[in-house]
Amino acid sequence: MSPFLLTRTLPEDATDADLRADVLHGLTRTPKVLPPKWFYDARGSELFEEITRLPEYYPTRAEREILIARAPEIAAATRARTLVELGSGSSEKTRHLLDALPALESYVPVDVSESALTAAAASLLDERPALSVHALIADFTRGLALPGTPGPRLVAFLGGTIGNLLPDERAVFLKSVRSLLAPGDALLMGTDLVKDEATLVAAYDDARGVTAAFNKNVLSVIDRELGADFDPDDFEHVAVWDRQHEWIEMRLRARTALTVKIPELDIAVSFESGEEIRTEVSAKFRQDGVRRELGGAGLDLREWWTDGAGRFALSLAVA
Ligand code: AVJ
Repeated sequence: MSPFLLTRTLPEDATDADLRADVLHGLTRTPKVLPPKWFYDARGSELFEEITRLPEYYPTRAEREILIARAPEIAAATRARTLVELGSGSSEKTRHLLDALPALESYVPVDVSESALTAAAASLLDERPALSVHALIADFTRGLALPGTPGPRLVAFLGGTIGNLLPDERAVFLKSVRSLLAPGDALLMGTDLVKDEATLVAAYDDARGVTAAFNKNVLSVIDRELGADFDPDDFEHVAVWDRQHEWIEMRLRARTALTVKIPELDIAVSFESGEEIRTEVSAKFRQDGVRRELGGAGLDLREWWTDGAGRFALSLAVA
């Protein structure tokens, strides 16, 4: 049996304190905002998995296509002995990388969700019994300390999740990733690309309403965790393309004027009819912008790979 270690760098109650602070700040300001990380309770994570299989949601399939095509080049370029995966979730995509990295000894999945980490690690260890897995329960936007696994290290940040950060947050995050890399280490990052508005909006407003349910799930999380009385049916799912910022925004729009009580915060939050909460920004990128943002953090873009249709890119960068 190979080792499986689980390290918690977040205090057990950190999530709770963060949620309270985010909801208090986000819902008492104008315009109202909630950070997207609160989508992902067990139900939200299931809904996200369902989104990745929707015909309209191309990013997962496009990234998988690139990973499968380029895994041998990634392996040859990095010779990684440790793979660190930020926001690993179900670790499904990682399999293609793991399979292609013959020198790999150690896998370090990092996620805020303990259940996702233990489930993913269990199934991986089944397939790769020689791999040592050191899972980290951590919020990768808050600075990271990695276990002392063998180099070279490949840090993977897949799925386009970097797009959920605002530009100044991305700059801070990329600098913290840069600080993890020793000479010879590399960053592999997935970014969704700017494309026509209809394709983008459909990916975030699917015909079956799965994304709408995913978006509204954040209200159920607040109801359960903070005793609030949000009725998700009082809100409409909205996805808009912001062409100035080149990002998709998901919002929840109040169908009528209403007031929601949040007993655990001792507040009541009023909405005007039509008032919106911004629940997610999902930025779309161009090669120049990715190169510039990486460069600003001291990272050098070495490879840029897209899927055949040019919808999504994987970047390989070194310190
Ligand atoms: C998991 C952040 C990559 O922004 O496309 C999917 C989340 N939101 N549908 C994305 C999401 C709505 C997704 N990421």
